[in-house]
Amino acid sequence: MRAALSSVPGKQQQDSEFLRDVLEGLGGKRKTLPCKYLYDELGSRLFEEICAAKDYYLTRTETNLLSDNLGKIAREIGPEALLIEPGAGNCEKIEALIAALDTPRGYYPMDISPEILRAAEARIKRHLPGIRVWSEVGDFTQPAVWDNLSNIPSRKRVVFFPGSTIGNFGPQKSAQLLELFAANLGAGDGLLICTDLVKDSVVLERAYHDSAHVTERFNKNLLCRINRELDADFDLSLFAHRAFYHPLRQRVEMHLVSLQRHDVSIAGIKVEFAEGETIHTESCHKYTISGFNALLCKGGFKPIRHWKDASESYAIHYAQAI
Ligand code: AVJ
Repeated sequence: MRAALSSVPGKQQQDSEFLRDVLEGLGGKRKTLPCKYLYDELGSRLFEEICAAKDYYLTRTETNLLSDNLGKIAREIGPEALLIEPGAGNCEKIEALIAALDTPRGYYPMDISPEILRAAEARIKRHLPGIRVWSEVGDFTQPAVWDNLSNIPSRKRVVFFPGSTIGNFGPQKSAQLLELFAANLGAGDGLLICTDLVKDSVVLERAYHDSAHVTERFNKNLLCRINRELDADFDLSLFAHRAFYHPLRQRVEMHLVSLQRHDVSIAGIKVEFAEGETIHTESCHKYTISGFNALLCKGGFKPIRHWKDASESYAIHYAQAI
């Protein structure tokens, strides 16, 4: 596979980080694809459908938990805060939070999509006219995307990271991400972060193997995207969606399983699939409160308090940068 890679014409190699990542991911002994590629335009739309699906309890639970505890959360944050949201998306969740705060100082959303960010900015200005917005286009895992923060005066900075997005990062990557957050905060500044909790594996697996098959479409869209963008010939009927909870790793893994031995061609390069071989496409880590507190400490934060829903299936944590 590596040898084949070097025969790809130079232009293509430069042009396509996507192609490089796909060939690298499918070239190893265990096939994987980076989960960020699930979220193209269609994928993001399918993800919104997942959020509304009956079996996907996460979004619903988070929304209720947030609105049930807005007053307490706002008191914990205190006055004159600048809210920072990495991967803000449509900025839907932040509005209620900003509205509940005592004299908020502004909002700093970051997102890789300039269109989504512009639309969100316009909406915030309409719904919360007094709020200053500094939006930043870019990948929030890159330190440079945080640089403009140093030009914004504020008494208190608070990073808002909802959606259980931290769960997409593995044990090391999540600690590194928290360290990046902490590096852009001063001592006593805040982090409001949401996590899905360890629970019955049947409930977890149903959330990622929903009865409406939206997650299956979401997962398979990755192969459609590779076909569309990278001149590949994946046959979708030869792959099945699989999602299972791995109790030791405390994560739900999403895979695409090859149903028979066959070859796929990607930009002229042959990739072989054995029967039952899988492509690991996403990991969604689950936490216990104590496990997440330990992660917060590792990342440079002091856990202050947390809120759980009645069924203890989801949590919002508030922590302070040390
Ligand atoms: C976007 C990472 C929060 O882990 O639940 C949902 C992604 N993938 N269904 C999650 C996802 C399939 C989701 N996060």
